[in-house]
Amino acid sequence: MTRPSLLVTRRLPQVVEAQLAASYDVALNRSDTPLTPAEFREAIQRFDAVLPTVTDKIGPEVLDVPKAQTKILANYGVGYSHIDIEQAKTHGIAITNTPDVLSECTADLALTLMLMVARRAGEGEREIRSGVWDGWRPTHLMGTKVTGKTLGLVGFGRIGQEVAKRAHFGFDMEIVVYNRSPVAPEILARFNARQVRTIEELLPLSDFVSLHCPGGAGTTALIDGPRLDLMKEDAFLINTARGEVIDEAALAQALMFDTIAGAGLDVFEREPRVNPLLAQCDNLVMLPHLGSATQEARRAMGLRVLANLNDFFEGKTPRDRVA
Ligand code: 8YV
Repeated sequence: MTRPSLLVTRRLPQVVEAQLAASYDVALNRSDTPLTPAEFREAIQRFDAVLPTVTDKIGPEVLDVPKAQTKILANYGVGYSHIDIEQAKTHGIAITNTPDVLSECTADLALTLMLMVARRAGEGEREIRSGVWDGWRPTHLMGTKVTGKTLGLVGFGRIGQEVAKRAHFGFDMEIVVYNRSPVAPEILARFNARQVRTIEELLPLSDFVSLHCPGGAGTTALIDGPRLDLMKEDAFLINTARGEVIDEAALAQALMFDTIAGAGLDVFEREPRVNPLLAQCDNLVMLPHLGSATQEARRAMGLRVLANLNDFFEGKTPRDRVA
């Protein structure tokens, strides 16, 4: 039997590429540059399966091809707001993602951002590297204590719960949750958390607000100017979800006029471009979409994609099928 053909759109950890190549007729993207829309269209006509990442924008312009060969988009990543699900369904293309295996590392990174921005770690590092540190003094780079503060979580799925675990057990934080659907009382009880009904209710209560909802049309600019105004003046906003969830222009304004204390961003509206206003804000820590960027998570994500592909081509429903 001929092996299904598979295009992998970016370089993956070596062990993952090797395992994919053992089961599929694999085309690797050795240059590791994102595919152009024209290249992606061609791929949809040529390959049985495509393994895309967040850097592939997959809408009608690439899916609407005369003779599609691709039957599955086995996404490398848990978020899939870069894929137009309705279009993919129209073309009879299945979609899978990679949940669970990156939750801990993404939660670790949310905590990294919280600590960095509250304790002014980015500013301190810039000071040393630029050679202007002139020594210890009692009032130097005083930040904000994290331990014992209130953390508001927007979205309480797998990653949100991992953040709550770290914040509650590690930093003795009080956890408040906003989630579209009701969270089971026994899950809230694990972190002594309480669920509020609206984001408007959550924001004024929180010393830190951390976003863990999906991206896409339903959450675009969820955190906009009026909602930023509801945050405390000494509160911090953290985003490891998707860039579009925050109105970046409104955030830049809030940071510049100190209507909030600071922010930590791992994701941006138009990655890899960053709103130049943000770069001017010293009370902002920015990381280049590193949420799942550990050896362990990136390997596990690849193996999860492989399991999804194997199920699909064996005629089973992949465990991570999302459409
Ligand atoms: C990935 C992510 O690095 O899983 C996600 O949704 O944002 C990151 O873990 C990225 O999506 C790779 O495609």
